[in-house]
Order: sequence, then C-alpha cells, then structure tokens
Amino acid sequence: DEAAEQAAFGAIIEADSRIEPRDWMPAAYRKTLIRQISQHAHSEIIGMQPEGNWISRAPSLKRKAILMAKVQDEAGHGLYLYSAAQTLGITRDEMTEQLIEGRARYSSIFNYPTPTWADMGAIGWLVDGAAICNQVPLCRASYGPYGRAMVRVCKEESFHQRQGFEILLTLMQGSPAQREMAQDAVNRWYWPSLMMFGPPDDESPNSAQSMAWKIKRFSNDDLRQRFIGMLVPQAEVLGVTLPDPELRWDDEAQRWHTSEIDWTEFHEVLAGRGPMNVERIRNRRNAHDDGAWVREAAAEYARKQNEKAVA
Ligand code: FAQ
Repeated sequence: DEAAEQAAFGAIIEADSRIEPRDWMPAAYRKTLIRQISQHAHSEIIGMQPEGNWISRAPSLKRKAILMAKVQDEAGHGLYLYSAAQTLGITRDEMTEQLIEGRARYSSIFNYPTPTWADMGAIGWLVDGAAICNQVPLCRASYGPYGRAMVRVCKEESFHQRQGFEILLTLMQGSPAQREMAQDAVNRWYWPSLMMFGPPDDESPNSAQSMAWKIKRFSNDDLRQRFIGMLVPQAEVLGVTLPDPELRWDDEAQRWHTSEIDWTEFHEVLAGRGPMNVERIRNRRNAHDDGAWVREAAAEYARKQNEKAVA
C-alpha cells in the first residue's frame, strides 16, 4: 500500500541510495525531476547555438576541430538527458513540443549573443565552469539515471572548461586588441554566469524540497559562492579582471562579498525578453521542421520492417 511505498522511498533517500525508474516514487518527486532534467536537456541543445555560431569562423583548423567536438558533446549531453527524462514517463515528442512552442525553460545563459571569438573562451571558462560547479554535486542526485548521466557529462565539461581557459590565455598573451577582446568577453559573460545558479536562496521555491529529496545537494547561493572562489585565482593567472569592483573575501562572514546581482535582468531573460530568446527558439523550430523528412523516413522504414516481421 501507499504508506509502505512511501516508507520504502524515504528509506532509500535516507540511506543515500538511488531511486530507479521502476521504483515507486511520489508524484511530486517525478514531476520535479521531469522539470529539472528536461530543462537541463533543453539547455544543452539550445546551448549549441551560441558556439555553433563560430564553428565556420574559428581562427585555425585546430580551433575549429576543438569547437566542433565541444558542440557535438553538448548534443550528446542533451540526448542522455532526454533519455533520463523519458524514464520518468514523458516522451521525447512532448519535450520537443514544449521547447519549440516556447513553453519550456532552458538556462538563461544561452540567451546572450556571441559577437567575438573571445566569447568562445569566456563561454568555456565561465559557462562550462559554472556548469561543472552546479553539476558535480548532481552526480550524487538521488535519481539513478540522472546521477549517472552527470558523471560523463561532468568529465566532458571539465575538458570544455579547460579549452575555454586556454583560448582566453592565448588571447591574453597576444596583442593589446586581443587582450581587450578577451576582457570585454569576460565583462559580458561574468554576471550572466553567476545567474546560471538560479535565484537567491530566499527566492528559490524549489530548493528546499529538492534538497530534502537529495536531488540538489547545495543551495543556489552556496554553489554561486563556490564558483566565485574558483574563478578568482584563475582570473589572476589569466590576467583578466572580474567586472565587480566590490568583489572581496569577507573574512568575518567567511564568504565572498559581491555587488548586487541584477535580478531584474535575470527575470527579463526568464520571461523571454533576453537579447537572443526569440532567435534561439526560432532556430530550434526551423531545425526541427527541416528534419521532418528524416523522422518520416525513419517511421516509414520502421513500418516496413514491422510489416516484414509480421509477414
Ligand atoms: N535559467 O527554485 P529554483 C549547460 C528557474 S549548463 C533559467 O531555484 P531549481 C552546459 C527554475 O527552473 C545549464 N531558469 O529552481 C553547457 C525555476 O522555474 P520553474 C543547464 C532558471 O530547479 C555549457 C525557477 O527559476 N544546467 O547547459 C534559472 O531548484 C556550454 C525558480 O528557481 C542545468 O540545468 C536559469 N539560470 O534550481 C551547454 C543544471 N535558474 O521550473 C552548452 C540542472 C532558475 O519552477 C554550452 N539544474 N531558473 O518554472 C539545476 O541545477 C536547477 O534546476 C537550477 C535551478 C539550479 C538551475
């Protein structure tokens, strides 16, 4: 009965063990996982666009090969994550519909433009850096298929972060114009990368329950703090300035003191009014429409195979 199932579920969470697709789980647990995992999958897929924009313009063959591999990795992450979400009972078609109709969320970070090559460095360093900070604890998420997907994703993200750092390092050792381009990209991506961790803890409606269920292991603000601590020494090595004049370690509070994050900007982007929201969804919808013939051909092939099997 339900009380016994609830107790068994609670015991698995308590023991830091894993819930698997066929296990009983509360409806709200299933719902929040579908929400988070599908948003995460959509982020990986939409996240291909800002960098895909530079593949044909990368400054050398080597840079092009690296960037292409990275963008393909993001596609792979999206596919693992869609598969993980499907184990919870939502279909791939439903998730795709939600995305191309503009009803699904995906990370705010992918609604900013990439006007210069240095943006590839800043995305790798800051965006993939933030992604790792957020996702390493998700390797221990209580839902098995999600946690396991995160293990491989994090390994690849670490490579992405290093390649971004190396792009910026190369630019910072270049001409004054190249150094300026690198600093400008850091200036534009720094604040949006801090927003990736989500709203402040006291305005994060999902955190308490997700932490009780051991989906999230740390709060949004704690991870944001950890990320800043990671960036500060790396910025020094790069020779770039983090664009926050108030940034300093507060020894008394044992935390980084920062300027106020512009949460109005965050909410505008979430409401679909970021610089690139419309274009990102339009591109995704066009790609889906352009791929219709592939889906039709695959379905027809499956139908014929099926007919043969029956005959
Ligand atoms: N953007 O109550 P909370 C990548 C929404 S990394 C948009 O705190 P929660 C790698 C949130 O969904 C990026 N929406 O929510 C890559 C909720 O809305 P809802 C993807 C945001 O879930 C690199 C509402 O605000 N990573 O793709 C954002 O407990 C380079 C209230 O917030 C992940 O998705 C935001 N930044 O915590 C790819 C990681 N923040 O659903 C390509 C997994 C919050 O109630 C190139 N996700 N919202 O309508 C998570 O860890 C969590 O979902 C958080 C949000 C931490 C993002």
